[in-house]
Amino acid sequence: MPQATTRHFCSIATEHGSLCVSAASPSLRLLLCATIALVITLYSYPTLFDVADNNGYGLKVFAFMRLAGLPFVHEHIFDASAAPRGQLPYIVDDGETVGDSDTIIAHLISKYRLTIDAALGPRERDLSLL
Ligand SMILES: N[C@@H](CCC(=O)N[C@@H](CS)C(=O)NCC(=O)O)C(=O)O
Repeated sequence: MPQATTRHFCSIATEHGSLCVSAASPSLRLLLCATIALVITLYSYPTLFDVADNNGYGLKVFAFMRLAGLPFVHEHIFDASAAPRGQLPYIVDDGETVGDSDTIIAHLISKYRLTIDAALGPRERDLSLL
């Protein structure tokens, strides 16, 4: 059985691809990312076989943010104790903590006026399974 591993770096997703910030401690990684003015951090499970998150809910938020072109820091964790609902994923967006994948996506659409899903009709929206 393959084991998920926690990495000692975080990836910053941008519309041009991923940038890795490598530092031994989580606080130093976040400091480095804050220094380059990134405001959104996604906290979700570790990667597995190069998949960005080994949990479907976290992967959904990761994919949404990548497709929407939002820059963010991706922190891979197992401990959900700091999460608003005790579950992963959650985000910290400019100091505001938001949990639950659907709530996160609704928050991002509203705050950043994202139009990525604007053309979807009721049929496409009903296909959402997670
Ligand atoms: N409704 C939540 C479900 C998230 C969820 O169920 N997360 C689980 C993992 S699949 C979790 O974090 N459980 C607590 C834990 O693993 O400590 C969402 O859409 O984000």
